[in-house]
Amino acid sequence: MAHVEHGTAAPTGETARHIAMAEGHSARNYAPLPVVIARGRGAWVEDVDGKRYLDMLSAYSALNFGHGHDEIVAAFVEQARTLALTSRAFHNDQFGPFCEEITKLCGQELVLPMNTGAEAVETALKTARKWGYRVKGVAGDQAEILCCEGNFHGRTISIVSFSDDPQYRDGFGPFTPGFKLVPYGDLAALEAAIGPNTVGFLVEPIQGEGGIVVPPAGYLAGARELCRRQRVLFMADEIQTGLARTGRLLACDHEGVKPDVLILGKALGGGMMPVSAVLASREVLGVFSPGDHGSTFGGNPLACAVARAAMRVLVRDGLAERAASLGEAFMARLRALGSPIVKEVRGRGLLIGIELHKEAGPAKAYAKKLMAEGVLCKDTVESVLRIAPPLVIEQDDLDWAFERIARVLR
Ligand code: IF1
Repeated sequence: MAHVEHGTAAPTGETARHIAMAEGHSARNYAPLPVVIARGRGAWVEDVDGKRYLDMLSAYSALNFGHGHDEIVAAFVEQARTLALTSRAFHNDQFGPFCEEITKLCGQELVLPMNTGAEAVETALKTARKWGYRVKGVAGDQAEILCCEGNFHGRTISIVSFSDDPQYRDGFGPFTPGFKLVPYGDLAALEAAIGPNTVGFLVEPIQGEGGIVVPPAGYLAGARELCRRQRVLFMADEIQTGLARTGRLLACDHEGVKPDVLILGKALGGGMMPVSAVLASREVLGVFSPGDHGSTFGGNPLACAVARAAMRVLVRDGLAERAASLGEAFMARLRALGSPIVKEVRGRGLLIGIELHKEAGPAKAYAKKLMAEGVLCKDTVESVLRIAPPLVIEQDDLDWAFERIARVLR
């Protein structure tokens, strides 16, 4: 792959012009790396000044299929021309097949489609509460949902109500009641926290924003069993970990765990549009009646056609197996580097965190150095670099990235 020189100097040319426009006219709720991407193909992107970069972030796992996947683009274009939107006031001919295919793929009975991840999480919370009142028999407005310390589930007011990151909450109160935090990875704490009004336990099988935190072996299976015994819904947020990222279809599959409520997003949209979904049994998602909940765009034919193409590609091309083998080998190489600034390399499949020693300084500085080398990735929680390339990435490209990561970490 041809490689244009990348400097560390302040942006110039088209890059500077675009950044000035964006910064002059948009809310400053982000501080992106100074690269302005104009096109992408597979694992590679090109900026407005013609520099090429390897995308080792994949839009936080939304780009599991890479940029511009031919088959998914074809499904998108074809469906956009045919029928893009109906609202759920009418049926559409992509919705039925989508529902049948996604429930079969995930081993669940019913699906409720939404658009963004946060909307799907909100939907799961509403599901758990209604199930608690209608099925479990919890007294009105008393339902309690357990969540984990260090969680990230989105940005709505109810979701940030149970975040323990002060920045996500500061200035956004008053908050939604009915949530309680337990330490992540601690079964005894979970057991102690479950009470008669507990309706659900919401958990990321691997914490993403928390710093790519893999829980102790047996945690998910143990939590699943605790929830079963106490009649609490085990709700897995697989928005980031699901759809092959960690080397299995779902990260819960590593422990043979079937969640009561499964939440998907990101890659379900094929890297092209927001598509999310909540999946569960008839007993659970059956609590909804017409008018209880919905979304203008949820289940639209364009989204359904794109998600169907994404699921087809994922299974046919064995992307989970690919993530498992490429990821294990890449993590082994990173560990073997023996870099003095690396504290730990952890993750599963192609969801990899490189934790740096405190003395090495903030991870963001290393993300910037990697960008100068042509590798795009992102820091999380101060000291962790997040490496999560598209699952379609070629071994050659991983080798290319490894050389540069090694250079920057040495
Ligand atoms: C941003 C983080 C990742 C998620 C899980 C729900 C959502 C997310 C497990 C909400 C979203 C995104 C949001 C994005 C950055 C990214 C992120 F760093 F913020 F935490 F991936 F790790 N559950 N995660 O990871 O989905 O509503 O955004 O579709 O810039 O906030 P959404």
